[in-house]
Amino acid sequence: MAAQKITLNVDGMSCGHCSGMVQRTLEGIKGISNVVVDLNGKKADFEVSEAALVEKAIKEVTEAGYKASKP
Ligand SMILES: [Cu+2]
Repeated sequence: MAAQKITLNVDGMSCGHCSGMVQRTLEGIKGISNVVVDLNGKKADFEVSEAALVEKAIKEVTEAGYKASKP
């Protein structure tokens, strides 16, 4: 299956440390690639190898202390 491009809204990021945490959290999930976190835009763009990884991404970002949701 081809990679799908995903955008999530991410609330709660206030500085580069926060966006770095979200970046590393997403990059740590196998099957997620090309992560770009936009601190000011409160978004994260990435690609998933399977659709189920979107829910996993939301769960892990939430566990890291931020609020991720589908746009
Ligand atoms: Cu911060």
